[in-house]
Amino acid sequence: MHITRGFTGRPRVADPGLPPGQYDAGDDWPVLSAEVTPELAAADWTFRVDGLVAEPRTWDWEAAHRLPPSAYEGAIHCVTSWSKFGVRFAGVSLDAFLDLVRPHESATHAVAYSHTGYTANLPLADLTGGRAWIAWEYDGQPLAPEHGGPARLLVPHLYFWKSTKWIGGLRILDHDEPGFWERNGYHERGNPWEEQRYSGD
Ligand SMILES: Nc1nc2c(c(=O)[nH]1)N[C@H]1C(S)=C(S)[C@@H](COP(=O)(O)O)O[C@H]1N2
Ligand SMILES: [Mo]
Repeated sequence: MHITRGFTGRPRVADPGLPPGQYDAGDDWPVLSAEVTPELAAADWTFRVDGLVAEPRTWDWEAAHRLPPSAYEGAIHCVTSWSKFGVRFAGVSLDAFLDLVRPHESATHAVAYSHTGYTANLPLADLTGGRAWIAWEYDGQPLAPEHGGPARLLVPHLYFWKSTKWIGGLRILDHDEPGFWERNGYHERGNPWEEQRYSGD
């Protein structure tokens, strides 16, 4: 009788933690910046939330640190196709800031802006519910300037371009308004699990 050999390799099972089209960058953490890293001291850092809110407000470093601490441990996914696992950020949940400014019923989106001028748009729903942070620590250390220190936005369930470094504030809107990369062809939402890389994906 004729014996057909089966496949010898193990079946290829997609890593459940790796979104489609991404690879695991391991220990590397590439720096991706459209701007020169600013000289922004923690003492000069501020974070403002305004627009369609009941009480627009600005926090300085100390005021922000008086809010309840919150951490994220998990993965981040860059649209250039690297993902990084086991990252540990600490800061404050965006919910803590938004609860204090109280967005109007009509609010649907936000534009996050950097102290350097970079912007990224996000649905408000992606910034609430414990899924977004203002982060100032990485791996128990102050966040490095090239990675957005003193503080950056962290929205790890979306592609990393949304996670605005040197975060300066959020403008709360009742419509979507494209940010820096979104005006240059990137997707308005950027969900890595649906490969929303470019406008129209
Ligand atoms: N202010 C600012 N924030 C930014 C960017 C930028 O150019 N400027 N680049 C974005 C992009 S495209 C990515 S992938 C991540 C990169 O963060 P990292 O340099 O810490 O890896 O920051 C995002 N936030
Ligand atoms: Mo990116």
